[in-house]
Amino acid sequence: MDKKVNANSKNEQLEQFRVDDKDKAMTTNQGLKVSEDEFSLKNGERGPTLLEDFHFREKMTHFDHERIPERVVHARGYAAHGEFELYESMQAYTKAKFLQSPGTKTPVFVRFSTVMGSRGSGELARDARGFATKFYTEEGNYDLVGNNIPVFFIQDGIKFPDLVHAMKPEPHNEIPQAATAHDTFWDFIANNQESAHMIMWAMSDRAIPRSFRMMEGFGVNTFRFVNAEGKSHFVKFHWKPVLGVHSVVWDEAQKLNGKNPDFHRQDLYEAIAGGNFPEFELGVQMIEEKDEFQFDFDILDATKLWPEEEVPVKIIGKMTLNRNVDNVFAETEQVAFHPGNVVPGIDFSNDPLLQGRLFSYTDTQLIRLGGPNFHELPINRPVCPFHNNQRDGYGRQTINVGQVSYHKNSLAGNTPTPVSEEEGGYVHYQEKVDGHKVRARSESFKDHFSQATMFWNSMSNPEKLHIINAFSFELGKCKEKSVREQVVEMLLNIDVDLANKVAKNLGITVQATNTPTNSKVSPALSQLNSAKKPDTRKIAVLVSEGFDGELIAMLDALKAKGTMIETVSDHLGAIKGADGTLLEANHTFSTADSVLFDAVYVVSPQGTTPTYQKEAAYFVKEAYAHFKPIAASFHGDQLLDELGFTGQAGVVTKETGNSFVESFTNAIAEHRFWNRVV
Ligand code: HDE
Repeated sequence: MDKKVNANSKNEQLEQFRVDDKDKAMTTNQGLKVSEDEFSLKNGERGPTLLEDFHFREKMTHFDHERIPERVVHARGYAAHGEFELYESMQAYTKAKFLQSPGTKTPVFVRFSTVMGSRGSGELARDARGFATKFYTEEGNYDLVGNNIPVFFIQDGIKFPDLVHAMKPEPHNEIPQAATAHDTFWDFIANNQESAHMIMWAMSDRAIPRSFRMMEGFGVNTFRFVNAEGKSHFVKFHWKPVLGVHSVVWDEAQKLNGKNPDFHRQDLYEAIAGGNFPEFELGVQMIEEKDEFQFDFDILDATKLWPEEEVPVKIIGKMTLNRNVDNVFAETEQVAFHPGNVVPGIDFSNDPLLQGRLFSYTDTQLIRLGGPNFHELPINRPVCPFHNNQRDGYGRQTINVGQVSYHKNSLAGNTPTPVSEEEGGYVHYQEKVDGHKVRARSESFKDHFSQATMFWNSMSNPEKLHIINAFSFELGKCKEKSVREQVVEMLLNIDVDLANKVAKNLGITVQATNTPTNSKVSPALSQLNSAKKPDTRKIAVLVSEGFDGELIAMLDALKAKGTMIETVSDHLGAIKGADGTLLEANHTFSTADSVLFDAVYVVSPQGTTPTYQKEAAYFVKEAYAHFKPIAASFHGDQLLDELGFTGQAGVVTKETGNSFVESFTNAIAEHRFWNRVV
């Protein structure tokens, strides 16, 4: 039965698989009611357990087999359901049905991830983030399997195993977890200089996002759009977060990994549960076939981006994530993405990295999900019907009826039948290809540094400083001096000032033999030019007994601006204000920490306990050092005066009423105050 797709259709399909065990009698997997689940069947109360205890055997066997291999990369991830709505028809460029009529809604499932770490690793690793989207379209699943960085380390898929071996924990001691700050990674970088552009992004603030909700997403590889007339455009895909692109600072990231290694998933989960649905606009950059060679980079090279100022990003729709998963294993862990899952109107380019990916995903999923039938798992099923002659294999769920499972046949009227392009059959773009079989890299792929320099040129001063510090940290953790030296030599090809500053921090001297000359700048690359909003930003309100009752109205006014308020005090439970008003403390200083918040609001009155004063001062000092907005009112400004913070950038004091709320929420929208004296 053919089903018209709408944004609920995937939810309806999943509904059939949801099981609620609440209030039910316990049974075995065979449906037999169980009378006892605490004591195994024994020969006498103190005797040995009997083999005939089928309930014990079943329970233990299932438990023994609960784990599946984690993803070889992108093991740690978190996902949500949502919908994508098209703003304008893309008919002129692609015949993909979900991109034809404005207003069309397509169900989606998105999984965000880190790349390097194991499934249990901290989420604030310096790393690229995966941003994989499955669109359940009426023509089949379309997967846009992207990252939050628009370029990649390597140009050819054959090098991926080497890259990943170098970045994972070193094999002789399995150290360090989820970190690139070690010799093998940097040895790889220095000896595979096509990574120069990507490593600039990886050392930038992009690699330590504030939230999955505040990251861009990029398809990275070059794909094709093909319209109904067969005309093709090269295309790159972008996700633009409505909340803007924002990051934490490195010291904060390291502390967050200890204070809350689930920081990103919790942020996503709570935002969706609280109705603050994350939104991302979908953008496309398109290049006509005739313009393939009009750029100073090869458009098939995945270590290059297409500067937005040269190839504008056309915004074509919006994705809203509006439902958390019911079960992380069944959905987030079992979902299988593949850049080769396309629909008519979307096709591949000859980008050699993409070609490598097209092989790898199914191959790895065969072992991870235990056989060839993972497309039947609820989360992976398309919402349209699927019919072919594939049969059997581990865990097969469909019961294909009839005697025929081959093509061509006469016994079933030669069905299932391939259909023509007009009837929706996928036809590969008929690109003319002419060449010799060679193991070689195109000359046009050999400039590794111009765009790395452009990225550096496009950074603001604070962003540049963060990059210098990141290189200095990472290389400082390397044990081999030769590795440090090789990387700094490499940096000389990107920017001499950058190389010199890193060299100085590492105690190395380097000699520039040539000076990079690219003066191109792409303002779109700086996060400072991104959207700024106070929405969903978390404010820690440091409050103690005796607070001013007017605080409640102030907190309501801050909430009305879209911020999230959480109170921190020296004890949990009710805090009593001077006029008897009660306020619930959500955290104590031992369960909360400034790194878990975007801003701090101090309202403590005179005469609070010494412990409160000490803890509050520590909290505020750390937030200040991380350049966060800090505010005080009622009697809280006394603490900021004592710390010498009053009057500094992003510190709001002495204001009252609306003016205070305005200044504080503007400061929160600003995110960080890099010009602050720390
Ligand atoms: Fe992947 N990648 N990748 N990758 N990738 C995987 O597939 C691979 C690359 C990306 O949330 C694996 O099912 C090769 C670029 C994401 O489930 C594996 C190459 C980009 C995810 C694989 C690349 C990505 C993966 C591991 C170079 C950004 C997680 C588990 C030729 C556009 C998807 C799996 C999820 C996962 C291979 C490069 C994104 C091994 C060979 C570039 C977001 O198949």
